[in-house]
Amino acid sequence: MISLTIQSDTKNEYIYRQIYKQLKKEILLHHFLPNEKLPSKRELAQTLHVSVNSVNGAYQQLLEEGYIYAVERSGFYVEKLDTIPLSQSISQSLDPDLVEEKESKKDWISFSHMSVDRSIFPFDSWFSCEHRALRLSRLELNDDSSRFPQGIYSVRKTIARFLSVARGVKCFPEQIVLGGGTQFLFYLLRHLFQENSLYAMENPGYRRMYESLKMESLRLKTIPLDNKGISIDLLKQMNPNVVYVTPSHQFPSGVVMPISRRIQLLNWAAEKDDRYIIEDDYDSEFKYESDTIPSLQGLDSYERVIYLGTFSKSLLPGLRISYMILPQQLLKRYREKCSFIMSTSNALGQLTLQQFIDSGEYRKHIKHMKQVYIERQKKLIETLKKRFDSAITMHGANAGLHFTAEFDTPRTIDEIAERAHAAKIELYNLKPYCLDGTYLYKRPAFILGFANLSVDKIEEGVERLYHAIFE
Ligand code: 76U
Repeated sequence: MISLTIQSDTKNEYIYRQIYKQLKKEILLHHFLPNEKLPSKRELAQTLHVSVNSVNGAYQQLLEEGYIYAVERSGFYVEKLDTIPLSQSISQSLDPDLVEEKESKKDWISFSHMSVDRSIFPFDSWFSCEHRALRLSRLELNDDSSRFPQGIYSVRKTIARFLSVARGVKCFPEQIVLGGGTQFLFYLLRHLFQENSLYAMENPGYRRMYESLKMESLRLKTIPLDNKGISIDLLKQMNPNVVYVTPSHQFPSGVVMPISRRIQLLNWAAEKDDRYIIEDDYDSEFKYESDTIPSLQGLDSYERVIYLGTFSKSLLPGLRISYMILPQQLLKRYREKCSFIMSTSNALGQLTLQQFIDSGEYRKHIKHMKQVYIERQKKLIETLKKRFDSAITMHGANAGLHFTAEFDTPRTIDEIAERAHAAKIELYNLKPYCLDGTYLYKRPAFILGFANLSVDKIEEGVERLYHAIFE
């Protein structure tokens, strides 16, 4: 005899769901024997004082999920199921080590280089572009992710056109692969190089890329910088075949690679057939004191440069629209090996971006941001100089959205980090970017980002910084 508790007040749950859930539990607890016959629908309905329809609904659901089976003109029987430890199947509480940090950064002052200032992002124009994209591009939204695994063709056409004017990058839209982030694109890229390739990166350098390379167990060396960027002498000594560089604004040091070093680097790559340069041009839009130096890709006549670009700095990092531009030889390998991978970049984001660039909004936005950021950068440098006097040495402030600073202080880098956190300033030090684990600076060194630091917060931010470093 089955004993089920049914609440006729159906505000909470349909009666058939209540029967279904309780029967399912009884079956899983093995309170029914395998192949045991269930009461007929009519019988159970009478016992529970519910309609035959409700019982029928419950039985149909159990049947569909495979808890019971039906025998024609006989009735419903319980399936034979293995035991599962019900009480342990889902943990009731989350391990404290797994809880994600939800600390609100309200009242904090940010020297972070990780985000941009969303208050100057032209959301209204972005929305109109998105609206237009939705109206005009329904076909692309539906099937272009599979038809164009490298990203929507017309979007790549727009990007190619834009890059040729803005960065001197020469490419066909076919050479562009759009993706949801530079790291992901690198994962694809690495399949295009020879199996046993030796990779090299600048040190200090972009930790996320370093970890990606290490995670893939790739052979990897780091190469120190001199005042022009990656050292060519050491590059020649170490003899890698793939080198990752950030020539427009070395990350994190901020060194801008002069044309002389760019040419040396390109000539090095041309010496052997399997040598490639990965040029990460992540914040090239922002150059202050002089005109931007053309990209390595634009100077390269040997087709040895893979250009990585992103809209994370010039628009918003959360959009996750990045791209790589492959030399034709690597594009061939990409088509052979990777074309089964669908684009990881959201189609609506891509199409909105296309509208945003084609309508001239992007250019306008960059122009506006440059004005805003240069004002902040100047004021920040001025205020730091005034407050710290000879105790600060700054580097790499000619471009980008951050520079670095070393401080002459008896405090250690870890003490400063702790005090900065207590003073509610978001501040990143250079330790994690020293890739081999050897600290490369004589004094405590920090990244000072100003993209999220409005002019009226600078005095207060520098004051808090001074307190964390000296007082
Ligand atoms: C990106 C470098 C050197 C690419 C960067 C960044 O994936 O396209 C840095 C940190 O958004 P994606 O990556 C852009 N190459 O510094 C962007 N910077 C990171 C995100 F803000 C932060 O990890 O310290």
